[in-house]
Amino acid sequence: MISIETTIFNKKFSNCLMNASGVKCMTIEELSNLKNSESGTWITKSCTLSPREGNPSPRYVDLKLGSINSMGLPNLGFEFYLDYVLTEHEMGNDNLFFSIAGLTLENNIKMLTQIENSDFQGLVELNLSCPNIPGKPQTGYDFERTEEVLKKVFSFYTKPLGVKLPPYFDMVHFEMIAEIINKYPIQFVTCINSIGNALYIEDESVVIKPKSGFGGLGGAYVKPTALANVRMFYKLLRKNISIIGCGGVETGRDVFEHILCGASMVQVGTQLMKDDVKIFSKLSSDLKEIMKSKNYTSLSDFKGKLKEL
Ligand code: RRO
Repeated sequence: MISIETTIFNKKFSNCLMNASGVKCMTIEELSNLKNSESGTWITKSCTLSPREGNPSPRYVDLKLGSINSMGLPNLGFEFYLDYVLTEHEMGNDNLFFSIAGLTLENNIKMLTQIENSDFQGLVELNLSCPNIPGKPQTGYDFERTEEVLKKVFSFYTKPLGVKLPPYFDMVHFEMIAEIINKYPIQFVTCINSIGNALYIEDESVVIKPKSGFGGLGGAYVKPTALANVRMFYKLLRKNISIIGCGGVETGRDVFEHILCGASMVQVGTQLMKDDVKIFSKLSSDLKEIMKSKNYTSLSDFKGKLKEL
């Protein structure tokens, strides 16, 4: 028997696949489709204290090798997603991920205070890396600010929490951010968010409307960057911090590579947009096929065991 079960914090998941926050997880209908799919779990759309329409359209475009988006955090507001995860809790599901992305530190604190005081027993993914809000820098690229956020959060928050990071590209930056994260009781790190502020051109024109066409890049374009981030954080973070890999997952081979680099769970974004939730059964069976061909029976047989020359 080949198992692709995994553990994050003290939670067991029968399958190591889930959606990336933002993809097919904004409405009840989309969340129900994820629930009924063959993913191991799912995460809600990053939310803000108040509902948001997001940026003007076109704001998401499929590209030959991925996608570009400038959604601008459209979401139904914190109360909606808190109600949703609490309803799931009442039905006995405490394995959900709840993504929050306050527009200010104060708003993140307000949302986390309510979660702390609620019956929510799942995992919070604090998004420190949205690239698409005009005038708002990505927190994860400001090391002092990141430390300030974590210090404030962990001054009162006691439930399991992880952070969603932007991609890093410099060895010293990896070390700097890892040093900060290692100081706090963080349970997992999700890497990477889209590569921010890319520019895609067709027929002498940009392809998305917001921010003069600049937007977050996802899909095959970003896989090598995603794998580098998963690998570096696997090496640099405390061993009890799990890595959730995200970026460029189209095939079972891509899932396999994320795990080989050190991921305990793998998120699917662009390809989930393209194929909808049926992608999860395909990725699971393809991953099991690869494992079978290598005589691996569980993820621990190869997780983090990337060979070096
Ligand atoms: O909503 C978005 O524009 C968005 C978010 Br919050 C994010 O974290 N990453 C992304 O590519 N788009």
